Amino acid sequence: MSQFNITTLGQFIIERQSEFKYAKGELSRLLRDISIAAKVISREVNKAGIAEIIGETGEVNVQGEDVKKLDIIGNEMFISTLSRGGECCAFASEEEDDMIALKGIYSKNGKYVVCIDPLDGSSNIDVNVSIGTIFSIYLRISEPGTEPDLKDVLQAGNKLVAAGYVVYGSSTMLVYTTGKGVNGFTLDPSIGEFCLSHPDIKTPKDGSIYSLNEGNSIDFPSGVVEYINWCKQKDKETKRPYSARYIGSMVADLHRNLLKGGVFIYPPTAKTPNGKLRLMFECNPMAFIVEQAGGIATTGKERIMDIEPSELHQRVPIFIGSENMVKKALEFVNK
Ligand code: AHM
Ligand code: MG
Repeated sequence: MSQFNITTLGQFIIERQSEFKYAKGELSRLLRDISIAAKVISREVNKAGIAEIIGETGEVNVQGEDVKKLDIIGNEMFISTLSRGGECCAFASEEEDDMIALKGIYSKNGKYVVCIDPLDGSSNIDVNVSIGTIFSIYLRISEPGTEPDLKDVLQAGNKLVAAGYVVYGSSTMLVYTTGKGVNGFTLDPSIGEFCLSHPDIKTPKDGSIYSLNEGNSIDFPSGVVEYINWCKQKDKETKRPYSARYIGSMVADLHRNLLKGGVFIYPPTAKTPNGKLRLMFECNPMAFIVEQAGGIATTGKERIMDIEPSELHQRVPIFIGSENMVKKALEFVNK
């Protein structure tokens, strides 16, 4: 990318605004607000080691897990940015029990609701391994001007207007879709802008990476164990054995697989019969991005994006990634 030929995220969003049927600029402003929050979180993540803000606060989140300070910073950052912006009436977060009706001066009139996992993969913060933010945007169902309620948030993934993630890795990248393909932007810290670096991302149909927490395999369904064994067998034609790659940050694992081709699995286990990952905060937005890039995302029984959510913190099993790899895994699982 020549330094004189860059497209910033802000420019790109404005150029694409006319493609979007509800567009009056609010979605563009909302995406811009999210990218600003992401830049601040990126800065905080980068200085985590020196600022003594890594580590647990001693509180537990609604999922019963330890909460890290950076999770809280990320969560608060989004609440304040979205409250000030005025395009968003309600906010739901992996870090909050319930939906929050935003209290900014214009929030009640906002057309959109936003779901966020502010810092996914937070167990990796302390050890300087990639983590991410996941966001999703729905059009509210209730009338603008009224008090938003839970049904505004509890919508199926097939109603998503936009979704994206930010990966805080060796560089910070923001990848998003509004249902017209997937584009990726890399943060240039010297100018403080996300610059288009990965236009129109298409995920390979085939791949040779499988990503899952194999340490739990004693508790996996037998079909998943058989699939893993198949991945490890030697076969020239299908280029097996495949590589096992698992960071333990869904954003980073899926980002790598999206670009290189692969399958990511969080199956039901004996301990977690619905898997671990949350439909509203992790699975739906990632499914939207992966499908838009040409991949697929399913629970093993149904398309992730067609699930009608029943509760905010609902968990679902997930098989997501390159089309042919997911289909192969499902052959074993549904035998
Ligand atoms: P978090 O949102 O509390 O960080 O948990 C979600 C993370 C995902 O990023 C990752 O894929 C998964 O948990 C890893 O779980 P496990 O350690 O069970 O393999
Ligand atoms: Mg998470």
